[in-house]
Amino acid sequence: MKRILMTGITGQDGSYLAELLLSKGDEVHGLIRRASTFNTSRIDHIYSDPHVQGTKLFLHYGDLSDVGQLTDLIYNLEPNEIYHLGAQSHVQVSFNMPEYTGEITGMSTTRLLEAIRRSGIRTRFYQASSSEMFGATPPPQNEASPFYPRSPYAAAKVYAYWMAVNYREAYGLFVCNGILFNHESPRRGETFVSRKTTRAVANILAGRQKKLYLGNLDTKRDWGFAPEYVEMMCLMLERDRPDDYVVGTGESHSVRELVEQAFVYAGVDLEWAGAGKETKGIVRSVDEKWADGLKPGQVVVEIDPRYFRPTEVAHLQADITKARKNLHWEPRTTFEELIKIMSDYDMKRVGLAPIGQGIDISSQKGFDYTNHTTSFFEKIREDH
Ligand code: NDP
Ligand code: GDR
Repeated sequence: MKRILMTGITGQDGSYLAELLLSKGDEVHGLIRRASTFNTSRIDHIYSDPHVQGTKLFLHYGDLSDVGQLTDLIYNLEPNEIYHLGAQSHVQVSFNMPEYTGEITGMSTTRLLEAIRRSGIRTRFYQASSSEMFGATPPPQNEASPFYPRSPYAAAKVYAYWMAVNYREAYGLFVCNGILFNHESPRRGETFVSRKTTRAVANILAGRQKKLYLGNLDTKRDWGFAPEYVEMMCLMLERDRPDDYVVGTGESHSVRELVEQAFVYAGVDLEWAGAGKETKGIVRSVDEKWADGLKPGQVVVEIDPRYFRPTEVAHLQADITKARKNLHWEPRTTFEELIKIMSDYDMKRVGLAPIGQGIDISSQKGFDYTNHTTSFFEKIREDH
């Protein structure tokens, strides 16, 4: 049994990673922020009162800006592995909060590495690096591609990446950078474009929302399935030597394709009209089961320039040669399958019967440790 410390446990990746590690019998300690509302909906189903014998998940209040708590946790827990997933992770928000993003997304890595170094504890450290670091570098991007960050978020991640490399080289710490390309799931934050889209399609079909407002439809991303990517984090730390790895699917698709696919899966065929800010997604045909609420000719997608970014990343596509060779990585969920999985869960969420292919796909892919649950119900935590 390993003892694990994780930041960002309440986020998308943290929740899947915690489930995976618990399924292996590890003891998981997660850092959570105090909030005035519950922020544990992604992990409520795996939480149990720490007074109960056999509990293996423990939550600790703290903040990535608070070095004291980070140092105490490392010193007192002496974790075998540390996964640093916590971050202000939204690229567009980072333009509004550049200093805060630098503080949390960048400096927190230094705080943790320095706490490890000073404590003298032997541990393995995973740094959540990002494909955003490649920014304007043309695809395909691999471990040798130059970084050209295009946002405060990406610049903060580049800083954290190099601090991780530096602590490995300067002090011999076991530190790995996972340079992960976009990965999504039914637990993805609602303001990232994949989830915003699958959620909006379900809402529109359920009569809860009229239109989906988006920004740039032409950017391309390499979108994969998050539960697969957390498995890669563990693999990196299990290797004999620390190293850095790019993780993605090797395929890229535009935001426009993402939107089309999400509507098509639900039985709605879209056509596009106009260009630039005037682009509109219009219903061309619709499955008869939605015919009462949705009619051909209806505009369901529009552009809101608020979602344009001051500098954009046009095209990310991973070259996963190294991960294939050293980690025996083969992505197993396609872009179309990912959208089906997310769409099914969003349809369930609004009380519609899901199409079902996505739920079948996710259960066939061997993710026995998760059922993608999120809970928005209150659960009283008796330890606080
Ligand atoms: P999320 O945004 O879903 O989760 C971020 C986590 O960080 C949450 O648990 C959040 O807590 C926590 N957090 C934020 N600020 C603080 C703070 N000040 N103190 C303590 N905790 C904080 O991100 P993902 O799960 O999608 O991503 C995980 C990591 O991987 C991030 O570092 C991200 O930048 C990086 N990454 C993600 C990729 C992706 O496609 N998902 C791709 C490449 C890298 P709370 O729940 O309270 O907000
Ligand atoms: P990204 O993800 O910026 O790649 O960062 P996001 O889903 O936010 O954007 C992807 C692309 O879609 C375009 N886009 C929109 N994006 C959002 N959020 N909302 C919109 O309405 C919209 N319309 C178009 C964006 O401009 C962009 O080009 C994610 C985060 O998880 C990071 O933390 C992580 O490091 C990278 O992925 C890899």
